[in-house]
Amino acid sequence: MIARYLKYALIGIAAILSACTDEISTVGLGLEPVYRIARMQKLPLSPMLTGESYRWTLTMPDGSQSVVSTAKDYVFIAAEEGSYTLSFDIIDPETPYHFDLTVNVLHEEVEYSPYISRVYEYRPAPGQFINEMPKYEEGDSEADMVRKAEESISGKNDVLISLGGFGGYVTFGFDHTVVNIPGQRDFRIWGNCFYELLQPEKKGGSCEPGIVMVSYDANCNGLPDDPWYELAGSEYSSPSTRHNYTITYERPAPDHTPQPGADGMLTDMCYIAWSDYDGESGFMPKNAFHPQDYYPRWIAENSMSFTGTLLAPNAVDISGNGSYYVLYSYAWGYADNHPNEEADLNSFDISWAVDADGNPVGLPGADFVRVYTGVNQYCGWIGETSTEICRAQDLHIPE
Ligand SMILES: [Ca+2]
Ligand SMILES: [Ca+2]
Ligand SMILES: [Ca+2]
Repeated sequence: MIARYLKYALIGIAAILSACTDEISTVGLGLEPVYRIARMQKLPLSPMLTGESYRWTLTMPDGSQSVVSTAKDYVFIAAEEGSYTLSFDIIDPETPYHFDLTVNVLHEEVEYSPYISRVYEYRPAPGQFINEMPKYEEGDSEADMVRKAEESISGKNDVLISLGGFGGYVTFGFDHTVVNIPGQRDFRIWGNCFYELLQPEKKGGSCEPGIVMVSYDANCNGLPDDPWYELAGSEYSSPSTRHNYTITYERPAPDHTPQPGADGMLTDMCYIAWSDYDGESGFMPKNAFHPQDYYPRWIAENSMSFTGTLLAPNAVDISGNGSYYVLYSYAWGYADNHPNEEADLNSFDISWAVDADGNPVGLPGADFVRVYTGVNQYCGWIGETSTEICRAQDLHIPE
């Protein structure tokens, strides 16, 4: 009650002040008449006055005008340098208000990198390359492994990291916001996919599709604590795609006894137990080529759960005897799903972002990108399917 009274008192004072001079009114409003910011950086604007409704109108450097928000607070961002004008209107029968401000968008003082500069999270599911890519060393904490993942995929270091089985993920970002330019792909991701040579026209080989998600730092605190949105790739609406799929993997018990397969290539058929919310369960076997622990050694908990969109299995054993698996690519919209030379098929549009109901969300940009393995599949001696990545680039900044 007191807070409410204070609010009205403050509005009253601000209204009186605004009647005096423009200079005082801007103090009461909490907005400045002129701002200078670098391109691809956010400018949070939080006026202190309230009213029935609000309108932010943006005038671009070329003179074109549009209403960009009807909320009280607005976060301005622009990819291009230039002078922008914002008009803020409080629409209210008692205390209407109009305020114009100029935002001068400048080139950054220190040139941006077009590549990854930060890894925020590295949480792979178990897999045959886990504890190796990146390498776990005795005593490493989760923060150490995040740092190692960052060293691997930052800049043009181009060292592959593996995300393990379904759900395992990495979250990375850049030294600026990747702005969503309408009608254009915004960023690209590199993996280690290749097409096999027997039937190249079928675009199959080692395609291990990873789901890509984006998040905009809406609260402008620099942390990935904002809503996440999936980029809806070609399989998003396929009847064989399962949304909200949850899987749990178990760490093998210390006294676990390996059960080798008949052919000598699988050294433990019952190595990592998994179960999902649909009541299915199985094992990720261990193979002879990768003898290290598959469960992330730095994770203290003895089980790990992951939730996400599960794509249908994409592998076919074309030999019929388990000797030659082909993992076919999906059409578009996934990481590690087409060879790196296919620039377009490894490039992503932030406008593909959808909410949990599949509705487009129209994000202004992406500060955080997450990639997770999108299939739960085991292919004999070549092992479980896992997404790998080694680089990402903001396509709006030339190399
Ligand atoms: Ca775009
Ligand atoms: Ca945030
Ligand atoms: Ca791969």
